[in-house]
Amino acid sequence: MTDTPFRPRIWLLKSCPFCLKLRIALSEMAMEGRVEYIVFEKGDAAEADLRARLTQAGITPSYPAAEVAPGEYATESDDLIARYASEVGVDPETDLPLLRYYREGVFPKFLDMFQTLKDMGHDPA
Ligand SMILES: N[C@@H](CCC(=O)N[C@@H](CS)C(=O)NCC(=O)O)C(=O)O
Repeated sequence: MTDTPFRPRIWLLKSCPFCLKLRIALSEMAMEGRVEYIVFEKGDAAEADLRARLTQAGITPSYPAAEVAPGEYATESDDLIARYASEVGVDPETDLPLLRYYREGVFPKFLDMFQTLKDMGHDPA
């Protein structure tokens, strides 16, 4: 009998700039085949399932989120990037040019746009 290695599950809200940041980093770290992505939209069954899992684990729901070990969940995009960067032996500050390009370019614009939409009373995600 062979043990199937654990494959982290990563939940990504389609319209979430933090989720895109994590996916860019994982892709640049060539992690795509080593994790399972669950891409969801606000209000769908995958979001309800994730919220239940996080709440059960005592974690305030926030996206992105990951099952980092069987039954163990984590959120916070930068923490997740740091975790997997450490696993593959790269420094996310210096070794991931695409991540840096996103972080220094589009990402802060997205955050400005999100804030503007919130100030206008809309749900940006
Ligand atoms: N500091 C967090 C921020 C993540 C965040 O604010 N994500 C938004 C989606 S873009 C969220 O979880 N919103 C809560 C919700 O939509 O219920 C991170 O970097 O992961």
